[in-house]
Amino acid sequence: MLIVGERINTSRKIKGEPVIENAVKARDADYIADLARKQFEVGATYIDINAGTLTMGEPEALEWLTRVVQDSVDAPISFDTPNPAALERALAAYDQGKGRPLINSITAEQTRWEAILPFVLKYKARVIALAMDDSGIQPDADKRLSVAQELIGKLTDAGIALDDIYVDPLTFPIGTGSDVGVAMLDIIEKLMIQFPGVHTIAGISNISHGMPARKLLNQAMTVLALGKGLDAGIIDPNDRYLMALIYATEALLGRDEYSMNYITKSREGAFEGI
Ligand code: THG
Repeated sequence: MLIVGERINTSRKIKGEPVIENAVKARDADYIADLARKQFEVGATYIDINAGTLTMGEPEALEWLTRVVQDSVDAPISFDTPNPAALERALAAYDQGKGRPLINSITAEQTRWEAILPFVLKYKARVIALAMDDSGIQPDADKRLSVAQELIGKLTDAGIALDDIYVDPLTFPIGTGSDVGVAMLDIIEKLMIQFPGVHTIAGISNISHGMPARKLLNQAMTVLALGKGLDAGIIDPNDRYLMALIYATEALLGRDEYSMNYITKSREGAFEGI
């Protein structure tokens, strides 16, 4: 599973405090560099950066985050913003030597589609496509699937390879209806069957919003989604239990030849105490 580390996000709170937002506002490079390194060390392929809570100054903040992250780890960046001005500044500062950027994200909303696509093309970026359009996020799984299909069609028409597209099925929290988990799983399964070569990605923790023991639901959802073919996740790679479950599940699904990755992680001590 391709891991996009989600921890550098100004909306994240630690014990109720907007610790990341404070660090970004104070331009505390050591704190951010540490978050990037800790995620990279445990297997994050991409480091996601999101400064979306800074309504004033998001472009400057995202450019600063780009510089700090690329100076601290040898990993490509996932640019998590709907704001074209922020994307423009961050991508202009990005060192392509770190690997191709991931743009998080484009949608089928007319304005967002038109504003974001030029950056995907200009920077030869990989792109996350959220299954939503101008009518929002369709609760019905089949309707949401058709938005995802439409996005895949538009992106490939624009010359983007399937292998560079990560479709995010999106989800509502499980507390809003008992069928939302099944809807998300259904979309992942159908996309992976209908478009061999495309990727699916999910910000798994949306499913547990407002529920007790969120980690447990996130962990269970990750295993279920992997079973439907999900091959990328925006997750907290510093959740050791979640990472251990991912290695175990991938071995069991035959996605880890001779379980070598699982065995190696075990030898490295990644499962100690689990
Ligand atoms: N899809 C895409 N991009 C996304 C999301 C998505 N970017 C933002 C978000 N969703 C994923 N990133 C985060 C970042 C922080 C948190 C959740 C998702 C967060 N989590 C709490 C924490 O860390 O304290 C609680 C998590 C928990 O209890 O499990 O703040 O869906 N494309």
